[in-house]
Amino acid sequence: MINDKILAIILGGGQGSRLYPLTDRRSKPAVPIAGKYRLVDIPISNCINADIKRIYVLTQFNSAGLNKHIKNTYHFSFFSSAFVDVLAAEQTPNNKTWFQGTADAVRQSMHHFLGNDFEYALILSGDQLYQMDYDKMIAAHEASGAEISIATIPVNAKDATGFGILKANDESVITSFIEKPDTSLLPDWTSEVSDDMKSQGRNYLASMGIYIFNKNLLVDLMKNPDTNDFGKEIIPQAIDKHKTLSYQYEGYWTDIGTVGSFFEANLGLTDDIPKFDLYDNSRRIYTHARMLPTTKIAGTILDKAVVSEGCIISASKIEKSVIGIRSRIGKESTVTNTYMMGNDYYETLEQMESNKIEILMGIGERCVIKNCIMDKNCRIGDDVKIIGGSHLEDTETDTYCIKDGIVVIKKDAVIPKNTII
Ligand code: ADQ
Ligand code: ADP
Repeated sequence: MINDKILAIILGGGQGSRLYPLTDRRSKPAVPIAGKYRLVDIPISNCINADIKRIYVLTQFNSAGLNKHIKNTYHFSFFSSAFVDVLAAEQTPNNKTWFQGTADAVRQSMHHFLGNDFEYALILSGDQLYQMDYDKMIAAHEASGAEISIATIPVNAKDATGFGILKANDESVITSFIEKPDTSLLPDWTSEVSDDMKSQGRNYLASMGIYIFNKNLLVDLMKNPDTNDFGKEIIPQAIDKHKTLSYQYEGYWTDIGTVGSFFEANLGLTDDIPKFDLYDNSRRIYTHARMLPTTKIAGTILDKAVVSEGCIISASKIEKSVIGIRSRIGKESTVTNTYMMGNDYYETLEQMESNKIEILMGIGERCVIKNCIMDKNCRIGDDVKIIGGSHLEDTETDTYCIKDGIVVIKKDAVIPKNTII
């Protein structure tokens, strides 16, 4: 089934500088998460679970990894009108610049959207972890007769300064909106929230950056070339003129736009009952079906470990860590508080035995890895110690970055044996 009223537009990312170095050589939607998925799989899966199967992904730059992932993953029947298309910022005779912001990205891609029949555009952010039933939001939008709906969530004062904050009346119609208010302005922006939210100090209603626009209104709003951003311009300017509904959501939702929040969101999957549920039959998260072999483990204590398919592990202990596809971890190594993204391919036995490869892909023997993100295809030599923490200052080398105490090993990096970070 396809919901033929809705066209989904996923804002796949600006320059992704807050996620650097993970976005150094790939676009943000292609960043691997949770051991076997990519960021873009989250909003696409939420759409598919709601029968929204006409999906555009807008991205600032094209990456081979993203295109290949989308092409290999989301193929629909030849007879279906379903599609997932990547639209990268393109230079045309009328337009020589990259997307100047979220609204500009939509404006520049409008001619692609208008080739489809739809009543509502569902605009989504590409860097959030959540499982939301868009059907319910669409039903609320239609029932209210609003022209715009914004999904909203109560947040605490500390987080409020990083979001669009709004107030709504008794009918949930938004009456005022401020993008990322200063701490000094915050006291004026509290809202009535449920007792549960109040008890958590979540007294501010934040925009989740998830919007429904009636098609004709979106087309009109995009005609003003001076507005580049939904949060900064389009939404604050629209609420007085167009009925805008606040659709309040209280489930798990987190923004994963920074290295710190990305790290937390991944390690959160190792909790006894993770807030993000990958084990729900009705809210499946789709990704590339790779036909990998099972994981093989020898002599390892696994404690709160999430281990993907196709790994070969002889570590002594893996604790509170997410281990990505095809990972290899050598004997007597310990891995703690770490997100290891895994490898894109296996080295063959002949390659390994030929001595041409000095350091194999994965983690060598007797290593200690803690508070670390390892991008794909890293080679960590024997006896390496990487221990992240607040004692480390932010820095960058050819092979790694330290951000907020988290050591991020770059894609394809080779860390020689006995290195200590
Ligand atoms: P931010 O997340 O800070 O706030 P923004 O940086 O505009 O807003 O990003 C929104 C989404 O669009 C992200 O997925 C981002 O990667 C993507 N994006 C940004 N620039 C882009 C570009 N040039 N081309 C394509 N995609 C791009 C927004 C709202 C707030 C709201 C928060 C909720 O402005 O009001 O509270 O989202 O997270
Ligand atoms: P996944 O979906 O499992 O992440 P892909 O099928 O997209 O993996 O492949 C990952 C990448 O690894 C592809 O770009 C592929 O070309 C590359 N790759 C595969 N084998 C090798 C190899 N032997 N050496 C270098 N790159 C390889």
